[in-house]
Amino acid sequence: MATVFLILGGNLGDRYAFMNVAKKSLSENAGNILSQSSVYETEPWGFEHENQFLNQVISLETFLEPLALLKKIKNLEKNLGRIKSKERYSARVIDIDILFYDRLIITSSTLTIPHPEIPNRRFVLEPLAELDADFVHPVLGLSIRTILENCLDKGQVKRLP
Ligand code: PH2
Ligand code: MG
Ligand code: MG
Repeated sequence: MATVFLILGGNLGDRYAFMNVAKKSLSENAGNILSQSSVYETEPWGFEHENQFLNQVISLETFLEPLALLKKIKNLEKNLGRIKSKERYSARVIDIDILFYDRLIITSSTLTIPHPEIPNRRFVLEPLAELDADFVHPVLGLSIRTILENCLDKGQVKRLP
């Protein structure tokens, strides 16, 4: 069994409903959800859009190997109606990204773990710090707390009650 951190996010349609269906499907098909951050309303990062995102980080205990987990996630996104855009970043109903998989480091053409953008994204670091601020990034050798303190991204990230 492995422990993974995932970030869920979306900015189209009923954002809460998509996240809830995604979490239900993960718990039925990928493993046990161990913990969940609060839900955050966040400014679109890397592109302009009138809709804010909802983002949440969860930790999951999974029996799936990294590539099998990725495949499950891609299927789930597709089943939830995610349309692949040609743009680098675009509005979407749901996106699920693997942030960490235990303390593994993977660099392949289909999957990079840890997720390479973690240090640049406040919308990832704030919910991640809420779950495990002491987790040490296996490549950078720094805790999530320290990475967040040094994060230059000033995008708005609001924790919802
Ligand atoms: N995901 C992106 C690009 N930009 N911005 C926010 N606020 N939240 C996201 O989940 C997000 C994003 C690429 O996957
Ligand atoms: Mg993403
Ligand atoms: Mg993704």
